[in-house]
Amino acid sequence: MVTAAVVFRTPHPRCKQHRDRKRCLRNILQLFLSRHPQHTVAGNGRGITCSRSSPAILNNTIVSNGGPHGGGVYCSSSSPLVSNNIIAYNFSGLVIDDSGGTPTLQNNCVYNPDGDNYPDLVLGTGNITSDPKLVSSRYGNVHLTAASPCVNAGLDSVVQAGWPDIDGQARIQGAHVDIGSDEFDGTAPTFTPTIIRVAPSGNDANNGSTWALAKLSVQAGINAAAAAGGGDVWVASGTYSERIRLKQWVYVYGGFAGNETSRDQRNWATRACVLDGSAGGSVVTASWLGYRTSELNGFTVRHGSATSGGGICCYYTSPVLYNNFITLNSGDLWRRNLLL
Ligand SMILES: [Ca+2]
Ligand SMILES: [Ca+2]
Repeated sequence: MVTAAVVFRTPHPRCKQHRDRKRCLRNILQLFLSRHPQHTVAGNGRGITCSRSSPAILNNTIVSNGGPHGGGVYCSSSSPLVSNNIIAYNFSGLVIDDSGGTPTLQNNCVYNPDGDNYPDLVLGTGNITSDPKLVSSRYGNVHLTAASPCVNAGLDSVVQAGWPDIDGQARIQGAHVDIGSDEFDGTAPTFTPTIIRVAPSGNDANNGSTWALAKLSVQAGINAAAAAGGGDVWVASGTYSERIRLKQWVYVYGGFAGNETSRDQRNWATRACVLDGSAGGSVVTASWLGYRTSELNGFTVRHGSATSGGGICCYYTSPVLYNNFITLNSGDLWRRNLLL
């Protein structure tokens, strides 16, 4: 995955030698993407920012980004060409501010599962707002499935000869080019999420692949799942004296006895999993992640102490917080337990 945001500002130093600044920016974007073969912008503070710039943003999948304005794409005083992109599961989607410029939006898929995060957006020809039906939007596998509305829904005229998709496969396949970074070739890859176990008897040197090889700390479990490209963290009951940071495409579940083989066997109500912050800051921090692409489920969150969000602090991100007991935290009068 791309690990740095794409930011356009004028003047860009590489544009000084070019009269055609718009073409120059287009080349820089294409150069940037060519170095990152998945063509997927994810997990950044902000996906793409266009400030007084007008790049061509073509056939990208822009998912799970956080940011104050346009976690996916933000345009200010810019007139970019935005075509054939999937822009989904970002904190604030796609924002065109009112400072001028006229972006051209055509044949994109813009989607968040349960909210309107594309304020004042006027969609043009061929744009869709339905679920892109990726192989696993939950865990960041952005390949298309046969049921995806993005298949054959792109605009062929923006595709240039020799552009491969994220798999190195040729475009255009089927009736038309697909929306996003993947061209569907008729088969969707199989995908099984990683599961990392954590238990009070564990050891962070273990890999977490079984209960016998459980890790000791919740954060080590989260880090291992994130390093695997996303997954679930199963946490056995006990008290964990640590403050944790959530990561995108990682879902953390408490309430296990330490011998389960499926997630629905846990009981978070009777097997307490306690995260104890020891008054050293926010117990749980989630920042600059995407929209519903991380989760904390079935924990007691206690003894946090922070100016903002002693228990849980969410900053430009939209995780799922479910079945948690958040108590005995301190902070500002209105920020003791949750800052959202
Ligand atoms: Ca196609
Ligand atoms: Ca493909």
